[in-house]
Amino acid sequence: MSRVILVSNRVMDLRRAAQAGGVAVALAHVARTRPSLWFGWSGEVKPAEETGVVAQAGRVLTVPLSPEEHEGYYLGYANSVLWPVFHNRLDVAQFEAGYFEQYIGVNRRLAALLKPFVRPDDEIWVHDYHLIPLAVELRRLGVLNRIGFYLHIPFPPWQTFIALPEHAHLARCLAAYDLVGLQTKADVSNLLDYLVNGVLGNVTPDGRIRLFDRLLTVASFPIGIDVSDFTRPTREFALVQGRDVSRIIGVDRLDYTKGLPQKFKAFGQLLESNPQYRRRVVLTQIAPPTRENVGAYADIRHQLETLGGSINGRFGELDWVPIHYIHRTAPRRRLTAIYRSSRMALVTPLRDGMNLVAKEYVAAQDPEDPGVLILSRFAGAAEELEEALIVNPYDIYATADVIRTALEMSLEERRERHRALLGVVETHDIKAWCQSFLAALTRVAGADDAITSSHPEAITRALEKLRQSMGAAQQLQEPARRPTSWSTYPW
Ligand code: GDG
Repeated sequence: MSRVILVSNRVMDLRRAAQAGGVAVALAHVARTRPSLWFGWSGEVKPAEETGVVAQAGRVLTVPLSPEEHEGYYLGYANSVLWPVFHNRLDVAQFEAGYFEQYIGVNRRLAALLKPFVRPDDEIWVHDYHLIPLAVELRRLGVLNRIGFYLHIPFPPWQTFIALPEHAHLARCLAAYDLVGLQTKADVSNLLDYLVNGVLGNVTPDGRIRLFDRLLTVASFPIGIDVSDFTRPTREFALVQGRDVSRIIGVDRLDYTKGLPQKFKAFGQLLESNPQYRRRVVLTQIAPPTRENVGAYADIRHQLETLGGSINGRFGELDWVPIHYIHRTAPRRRLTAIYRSSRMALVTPLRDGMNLVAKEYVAAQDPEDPGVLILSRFAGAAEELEEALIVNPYDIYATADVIRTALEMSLEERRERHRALLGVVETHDIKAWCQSFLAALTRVAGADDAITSSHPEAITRALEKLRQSMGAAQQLQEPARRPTSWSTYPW
């Protein structure tokens, strides 16, 4: 088994229990179960002259950022430009001068610091939107290894993506990878639409994309969880405010993509239109703080706290508070018991790459008396978890009705739905995700065969068009050429 070098914005201390955040939790599993190195930002901000040293703790390598890099690369381009644009929120994106240069600069610096650790037979697996340019920077330094990229967040519709002033640069960066993995077929479809319409990529007859002189494979690899983390018996956890009170649980980083105000409003609407449920149900929302230095996050916190206060003020009683809002990280060892003792989970993001909480909730249920999962159609997980109650989180009234349906669902229906959901969660677990991505990376890089197992509709459509235009076939079947030098690109 070749060694895999994982590269992600944040790394995790492998000796400690998992912290909040989907990417780190998933990669810790990969790092623990394969020969690996894990390289990323230490989370520290230090004076520029102290940022050139890599700290090594076992298999984990970290580097600090300088204050300018933290501002322009992390808070700036990654979290105030790419995060909102990829989540379809052009309205909150901050296109500030200098951000992109810092973004490229940090990726260049990280590539140079990583290169001495790379052995010729390593596979390199780069994660998420912070690090899109890493492969091109490694290539410029002469790294010829297989390099794969996985995007944990959604890829937006192509006309949203071309609003990014630097979109074509990012496309060139993507072309330096051998394999690009996305969460869902819908994301693959969006990326292909962009590559074909936005930067004139061509779909080849075997389903790969010819882009800037490279052949790129794009496929979906839906991320999963380690199911055993959520099925181990834990001490029951009494959170209810009375014996006959059912708990609805929400666990989401306090992010504007997670649909928290809409969730609170739907719950308030349930109480408004169904007085019989007052005193009988509580919404427990665990919302750990995240990226608090970015302006849009302060806004969402303020909005949520105002809304929670007003719903509690309107419906609350001396012995019953409808919304139980916790703006702190809950210990991971308690999550199983919290999920298991909740009658339903409300997972209602406005946009989400996958959403692991939905899968964790399913895994933690008692199969004999399971709770109900209410899931946004805009979470990547909705592509797989079809037996959840799927809602449009913008439709407050309909979501309130679905909450009532879930509260009234028969035991038999709950069991049936749960059985189907658990089957999916167990089949597409974290191990399957990791194995399928790395196996695909081994197959596609430098080889002539493409992944044929995952042709989404966009590729099929493009291939159909291709077959119809026979004139172009000759040209499209030319072998791929690697550019003679990566320094021919203008950055
Ligand atoms: C990104 C994409 C994609 C949350 N609160 C607490 C806590 N968590 C844990 C959950 C879960 C993880 O953090 C959150 O994962 P999500 O998938 O829900 O969301 P993101 O952090 O936005 O992750 C997402 C994911 O990457 C993986 O590819 O699914 O779409 O946005 O594991 O349990 N854990 C603890 N306390 C908390 O308060 N201990």
